[in-house]
Amino acid sequence: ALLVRDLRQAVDNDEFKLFYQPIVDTHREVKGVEALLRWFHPKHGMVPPDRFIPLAEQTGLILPIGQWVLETACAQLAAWQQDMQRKEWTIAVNVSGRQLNQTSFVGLLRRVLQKTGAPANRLRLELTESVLQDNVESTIAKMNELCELGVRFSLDDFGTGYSSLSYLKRLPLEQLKVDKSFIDDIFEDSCDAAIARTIVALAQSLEIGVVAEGVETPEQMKWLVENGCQLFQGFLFSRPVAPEELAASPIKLS
Ligand code: G
Ligand code: G
Ligand code: MN
Ligand code: NA
Repeated sequence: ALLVRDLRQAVDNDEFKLFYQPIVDTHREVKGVEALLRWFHPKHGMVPPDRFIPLAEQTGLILPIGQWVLETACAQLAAWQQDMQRKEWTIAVNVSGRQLNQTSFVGLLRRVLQKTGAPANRLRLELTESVLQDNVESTIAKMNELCELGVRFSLDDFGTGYSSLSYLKRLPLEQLKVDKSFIDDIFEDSCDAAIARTIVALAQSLEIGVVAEGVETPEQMKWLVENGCQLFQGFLFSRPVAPEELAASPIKLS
């Protein structure tokens, strides 16, 4: 069993690593990455986030862990400023409600940006719709404060939560991410196809971007392109990989 004690020590023991999954355009050129946390437990080996993020949320350990994630992603962004091929890449970081709602979050992010020298306009914060369930007004105010630092927002797993469409126009969002569950069955389930198409059209009418997640086949990509989607993430292009394994361009399939 994974013990809270192990998780509590994991930051200090340097057991976390950020993996990065490319987000590509219609030419399969990498435009940015999503940072995905990995825990290398000394006894259990690699522990995937769905096995420890819920525990981290319950115990509040998500706060120091989340701070480590932001510091590491921002240090990576700063390092890429010296790298011609990666200078313009964005890094999207998943931020949970508990993190966003901590009173000091804006100050924390300001300090991390200053300390690392990361370009704020390359940092994306991924929020899920659940973050918007309560205290919508204060969440919007906080998002606006963060935008003033230069960071931008993506709404993750879009369509699976409870967000009211009326909030969408009030949130300072740069993009929506179409949840993988809709992409999986676009050819088998006409409902999922209709939902995926509608989310892309919704983003277009709101004049914000849209990323399709969980793209696994060339046929899915083709369908998405035909339906107006311009950014893609999924195993078709790359799994989440360690930063040293990130290729500037994923291998092209014919
Ligand atoms: O590859 P994948 O198993 O990496 O990630 C599973 C889920 O874990 C993702 O959907 C994401 O929401 C969550 N997750 C991954 N990394 C982080 C992180 O750094 N912070 C938070 N809060 N959640 C993360
Ligand atoms: O934060 P979010 O829930 O969006 O995290 C993305 C999750 O989806 C991660 O767990 C990542 O490993 C996973 N993922 C990304 N692309 C694919 C894909 O093409 N297929 C599958 N099965 N999972 C994917
Ligand atoms: Mn995400
Ligand atoms: Na998602």
